[in-house]
Amino acid sequence: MTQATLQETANIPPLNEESGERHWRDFFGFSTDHKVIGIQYLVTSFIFYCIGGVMADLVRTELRTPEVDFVTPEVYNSLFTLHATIMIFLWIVPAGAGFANYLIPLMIGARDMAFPRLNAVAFWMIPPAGILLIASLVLGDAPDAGWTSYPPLSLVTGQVGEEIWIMSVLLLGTSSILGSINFVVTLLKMRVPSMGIHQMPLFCWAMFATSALVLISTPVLAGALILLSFDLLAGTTFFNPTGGGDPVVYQHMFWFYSHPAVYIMILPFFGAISEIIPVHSRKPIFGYKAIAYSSLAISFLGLIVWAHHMFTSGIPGWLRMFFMITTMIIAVPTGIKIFSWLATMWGGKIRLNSAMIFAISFVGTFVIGGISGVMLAAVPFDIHVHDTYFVVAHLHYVLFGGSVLGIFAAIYHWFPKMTGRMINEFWGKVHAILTVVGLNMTFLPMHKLGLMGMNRRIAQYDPKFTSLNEICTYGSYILAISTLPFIINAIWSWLYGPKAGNNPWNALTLEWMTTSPPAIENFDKLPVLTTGPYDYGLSKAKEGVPLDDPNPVLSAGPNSVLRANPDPAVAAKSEDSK
Ligand code: HEM
Ligand SMILES: [Cu+2]
Repeated sequence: MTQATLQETANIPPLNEESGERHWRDFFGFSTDHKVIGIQYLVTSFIFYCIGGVMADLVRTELRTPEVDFVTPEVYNSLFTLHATIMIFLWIVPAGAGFANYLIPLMIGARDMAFPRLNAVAFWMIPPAGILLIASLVLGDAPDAGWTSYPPLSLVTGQVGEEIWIMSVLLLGTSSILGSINFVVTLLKMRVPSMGIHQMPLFCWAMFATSALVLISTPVLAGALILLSFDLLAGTTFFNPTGGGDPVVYQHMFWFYSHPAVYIMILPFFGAISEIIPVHSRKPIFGYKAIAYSSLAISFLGLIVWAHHMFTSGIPGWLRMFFMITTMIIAVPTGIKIFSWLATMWGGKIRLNSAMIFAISFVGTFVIGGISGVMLAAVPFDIHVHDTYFVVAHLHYVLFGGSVLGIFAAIYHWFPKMTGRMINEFWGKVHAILTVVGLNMTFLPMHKLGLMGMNRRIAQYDPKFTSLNEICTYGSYILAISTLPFIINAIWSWLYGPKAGNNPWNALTLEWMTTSPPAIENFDKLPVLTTGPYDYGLSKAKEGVPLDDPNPVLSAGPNSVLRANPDPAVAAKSEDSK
């Protein structure tokens, strides 16, 4: 990057006079500011990540040896049940909502979300739901039927624990639905007039696709849990075979939500990666429309694959065939994203900072998870490895190797905008490298354990699995250690890091056209767009010459928010749209 170019963009006055420095107390209050709520989601979900991570390491400590010698089998069952429930409903899903809350209004030129108070209510449902779950472990009556809570097991393992699990997940599901209503209405109704859908940043497309999935599938999970509650408390037999109920119906309802849930956990970070890679490759995104529509395709297909979790539950062969084929098709829109990201990096001038190291690792490890996913979609193979560590390996490569690495890439990328400070890059890289080493050491051997026949959800196992389990356990300790430099770095940099300025990455989407952190109302004057969101030196880029060409032709776009439109008519119209 030539100094001149950076200087040119850096000197462009932000679209707000005063930055919105917040007092720390604001983050503990009932704020309706989407930026405060976004950060509340991120910090709260990160705390739950740490708690879920400690539980995972306790599980791994028990699994270091073949005998049951660390926790009792009952506690072991509760630990992995809570570990998974926390990681899914209290870390990854809320973290996605956190970034969406913070970024969507800024990216589309709005002053806030469509329903700010509803937004705050959706957030404040999360802490009590989490505290309830963790309290159940402390009080010794935790859920222990796995995060799937399949009846009839969940009807006999312990009423109180199971009911706490149901209530907590119902609260979290409601929070997710309320958040998604806000995202959809804001994206459809609050964009600046000059932003057509094909000028919308890809993160916004991904969040639209995610929210549609949440709104369609979460109510079905709520239905299943309410019926399960009746079976538990009121003696009905919807899923209880002793009274003529059918537990497989519960599985259909549970997975009708829980498979889309994996896309609810990955799509927001697909969107974030589509923002991060072009900025740090200094090249326009490859295949904007293909990436945008692949999010919608994944969203649609994600609703018609759920029974690939039930290939061994006795469903008919023709149904298995249908779900095998739909599951394999979903690899196509996912592949479109992967190859577009690679094409964007190709020939770029890559700035290998922490955000980019996490982003590139995300692509690598997610592909490993994706490939094992296609293998598991094949009925003959799945019948052999269902409920083994091959499945545990797969889900961690897509959820840890995917979502968690995506979360960290997004944190390092938008940290300057959110805090007004630069995070320390040296410790960021230490965090990234330790995380990538730790995750592969923890989860790669699990593929082999699964192929060798080691079942999941057991604390005691055949001694022939010991050496690989030892590697997994030490890997999980490295993962725990890797989080420490991040925590110290984030707190220290937030308090004392060098000032970031408005646009340290010289990025071109709207959130970078405000101060860091942005003003309370984001923009004093509403921006007007003239070109697409990623047109880095468009003409040059088309020839494959990176933006950093010393004589770049800096187009007046993208999002040429660089100049507020003096045309009172437009300004008036944008006022009306609020
Ligand atoms: C921090 C590092 C992590 C480690 C060391 C870890 C370890 C484990 C282990 C060993 C199990 C299998 C327990 C068993 O079947 O007996 C497990 C299960 C599971 N983990 Fe993780 N995990 C980690 C992070 C995550 C993350 C980020 C997610 C994301 C959502 C996640 C989701 C799950 C799920 C869904 C299960 C299945 C639980 C069940 O069978 O009910 N884990 N984890
Ligand atoms: Cu699935």
